[in-house]
Amino acid sequence: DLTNGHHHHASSIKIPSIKFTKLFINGQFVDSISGKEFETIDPRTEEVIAKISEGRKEDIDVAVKASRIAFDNGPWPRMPGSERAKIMMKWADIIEENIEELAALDTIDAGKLYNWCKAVDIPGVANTIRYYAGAADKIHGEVLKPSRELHAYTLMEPIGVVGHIIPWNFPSTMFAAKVAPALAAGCTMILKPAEQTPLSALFYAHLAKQAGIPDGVLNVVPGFGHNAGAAISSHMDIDKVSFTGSTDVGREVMTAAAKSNLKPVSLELGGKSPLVIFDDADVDKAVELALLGILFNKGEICVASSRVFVQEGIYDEFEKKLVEKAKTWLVGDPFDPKSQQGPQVDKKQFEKILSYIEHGKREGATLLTGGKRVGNKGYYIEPTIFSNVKEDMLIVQDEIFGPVMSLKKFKTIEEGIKSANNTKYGLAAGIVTKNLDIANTVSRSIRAGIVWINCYFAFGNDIPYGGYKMSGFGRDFGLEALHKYLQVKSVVTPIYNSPW
Ligand code: TXE
Repeated sequence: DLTNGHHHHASSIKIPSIKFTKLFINGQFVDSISGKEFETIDPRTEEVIAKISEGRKEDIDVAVKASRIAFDNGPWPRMPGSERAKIMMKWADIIEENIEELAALDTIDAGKLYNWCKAVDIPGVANTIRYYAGAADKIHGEVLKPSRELHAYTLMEPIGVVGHIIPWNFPSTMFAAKVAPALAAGCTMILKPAEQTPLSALFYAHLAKQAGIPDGVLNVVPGFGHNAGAAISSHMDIDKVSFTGSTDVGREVMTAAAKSNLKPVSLELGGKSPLVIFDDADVDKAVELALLGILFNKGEICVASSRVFVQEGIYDEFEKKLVEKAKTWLVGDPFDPKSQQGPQVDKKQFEKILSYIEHGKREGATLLTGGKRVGNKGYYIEPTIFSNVKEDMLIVQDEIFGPVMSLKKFKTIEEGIKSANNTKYGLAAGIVTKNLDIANTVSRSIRAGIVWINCYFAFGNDIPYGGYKMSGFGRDFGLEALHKYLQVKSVVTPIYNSPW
């Protein structure tokens, strides 16, 4: 019985049988050395989907060895960029042939909307791979001529063996965002998917082998953060770590990198992004953006617009329309095409969100709508909106990572900017106004890695994405991300008897 939430399951999508449950190391699916397994749970039903081999420190060691050999002696870093591009393009094509199965894997593993995964997340993986494939033969240094006496040039070399640690909210998008630029750069790598969502990453690994990515270049090792994850960040033979996850773990990853071999890290961490709506805004449009901003992917997105600030002239109308619309939002089985919101990823997140909601009530915020679990099976939560919040409340300061919005009124532009910046995070921000002067001033005044004007969640392969402040550093996507996986070598040689 898949019925849940406000309406009934009405789809006929076939849930695929799970083909890949082992570690993918050196081009083979293998059991973990300990023989241990862990369960991955379907958040719609709270039931076990499959048992997955649990990678631990000793398995990471094996994967790093394979990756090291592939980097030091293998063809991948040495072949022309155009050859890497050709293989990556083939991989993207094969991924496209498997869109429905991959979409279903992310839906059962993470509770994501099936139609969205099918239309956006999985095709997006193929396109991200193509974007970076297109860059693989355009990596070059510069010729320098500091003087008549010296000739110098720079080489852009792949950084080496990379460790990627990714979260569960966008299992496919995160996989592509990390792996594609690193492959294009000529690196070899170990990726650890989140323990909640290992299924699609293993499938991508299988398809990578089909496409001709050489053994050892891409290893996927599922496992837990404190063990397999920590083994990556503290490894002496990994040359770079790229991490997306919580701010607390980001700090641990950076500490482990510092204490081991000083490998560079890039961190994409939590957020508490503001959406600032000005008096001149089209209220209906603003309501739509605000709701989508917090409810998309059930609020499990690090750029969620969890703090909404509305100027006083339109505040009352905005609040009324927002609540009306939130009440019509359909929470239910993510395979049902009518559902707008599926279940939270797991019990831990579900309980965390509900406890923040209780905390918000105790702190004295006004609960305008929502606040409860939906149904009695699966991790579904009602769209929840608090008003009359004070900016020092926990629900306004902490990343809740669920469908919970804080709404606040402001008077002047300066006040709006100040509120927007009143956070330790700086991942994203949104502005809704038709006034060019306000848009220009506010976008330059907010300290965040991306600012959306009259839109939200506008992403692109060529748009760099990452944090200011405690949201981390380094960028995913864009050519910025390619450069995370390259390092510059300067080569200098004397010139004798230069005529110029
Ligand atoms: O994250 P973790 P969790 C935020 C969000 C969420 C909270 C907790 O607020 O509610 O974090 O989620 C691996 N060394 N975000 O606990 O633990 C882990 O196995 C190395 C925002 O799931 O940070 C997983 O692969 N790795 C975020 C990855 O880190 C470790 C997305 C992320 O898990 C590790 C996810 C360790 N010691 C959560 N401990 C975003 N920026 O989008 C864990 N991991």
